[in-house]
Amino acid sequence: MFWDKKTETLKPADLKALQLKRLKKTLAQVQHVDFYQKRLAEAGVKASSIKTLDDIRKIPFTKKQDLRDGYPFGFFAVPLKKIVRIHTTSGTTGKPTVVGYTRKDLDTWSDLIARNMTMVGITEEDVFQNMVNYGMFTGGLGFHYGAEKVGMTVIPSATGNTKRQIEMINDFGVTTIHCTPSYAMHLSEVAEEMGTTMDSLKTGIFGAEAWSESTRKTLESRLGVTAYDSYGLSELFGPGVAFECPERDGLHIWHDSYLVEIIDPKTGEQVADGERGEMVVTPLVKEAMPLLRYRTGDVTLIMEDGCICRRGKKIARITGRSDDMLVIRGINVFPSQIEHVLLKIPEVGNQFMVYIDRINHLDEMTVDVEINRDSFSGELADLANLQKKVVKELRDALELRTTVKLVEPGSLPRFEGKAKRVVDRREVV
Ligand code: DLL
Repeated sequence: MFWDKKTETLKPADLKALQLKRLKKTLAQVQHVDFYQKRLAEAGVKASSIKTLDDIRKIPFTKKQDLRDGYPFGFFAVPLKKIVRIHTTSGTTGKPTVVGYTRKDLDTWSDLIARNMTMVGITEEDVFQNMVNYGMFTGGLGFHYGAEKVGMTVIPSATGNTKRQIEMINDFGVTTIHCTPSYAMHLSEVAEEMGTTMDSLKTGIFGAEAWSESTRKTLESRLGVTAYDSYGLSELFGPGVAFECPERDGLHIWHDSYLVEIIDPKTGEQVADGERGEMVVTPLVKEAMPLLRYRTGDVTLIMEDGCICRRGKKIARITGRSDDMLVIRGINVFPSQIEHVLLKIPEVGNQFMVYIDRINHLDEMTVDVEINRDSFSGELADLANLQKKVVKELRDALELRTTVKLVEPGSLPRFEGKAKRVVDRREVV
């Protein structure tokens, strides 16, 4: 099913022509931003420099730090009176990044979300519970207006009070839920504790953080949904940038609206399709806050083949962030790899925390892992073999020795929004 069939299935040549036209328009639009005026002049890039899409390589990257330096409104290309909404996104340090939207931007954004939902068969017949933060986070209002545009019955439940969330799902016959995968896991645990099932559910839209194929399987069996991965970032409107189709093998990115490159984060050079690297995106349809070659920090690849649904090339599930990658004793580790290993071991639950310390100049990684309720006799001492097994599986997958502590079911923190499972306690030198 298509929301905007013509645009979603453009032939490659037509798509390229549209992208080039929109890139040129974006280049004109950024001239209203002092930062870009200066940056482009320094790089010697003029409107006439961009004749083909490949010429994009002449344009310097924009980094999150640039946006921070422009706090609060330095990247707005329209007067404030034209900005009808502001969101922010926070990083690990410093001031938040501010993003602004014109009325047209909000319309474009909700259309992109409507495309996603329609792609997986969601219609106005569906009842939608939006279990994410409705504040400055783009996931709440972003999905809310997209779902209303589709005509769904929208329940803006936001986060918190999980029991009440479950009651509403059952009382209102909710068919579609949206939340982070971590919250979905918590929801399933609480439903189990309440001794209830949520039989009306059909579709789960999960995103805003990295999750694995094993998490998908677990969520699908525990919640009775088909689970779809949803990707986006505030700087590119928010959610709605890429989404899985029913094939659930990679995410469709809306190429008419986002020009995608994958680069080697160290050299800044583009890599070939099929090769993993950092995704760099030039949004082509933003009015209030146009950006050029924005470094998302997210690690993925462009899949070589198209898709039977005719929506063009997909990106692979995000493995992590180039800046979230942990370097432990010289070995690169993504938190998603740890999750992937743990979910394959039936006796451990789906909750874990990772702590990194530097002891006697050596990095040490400790993983606290919750035991599955069914495998827990009440005595942690009974679990020496299981502990050894987890250590071995992690070592095999990461090529790294870790300390594993098994902990009681329900004892680790639960997250309503994005999970923060890694605590790096090493001193920054
Ligand atoms: O997380 C927007 C969003 C809301 C996406 C709801 C999907 C659903 P930010 O708070 O700006 O925006 O965070 C963006 O989150 O650069 C990724 O690192 C990460 N991220 C988002 N979706 C995924 C995903 C929203 N599906 C940052 N898989 C991005 C992995 C994701 N990481």
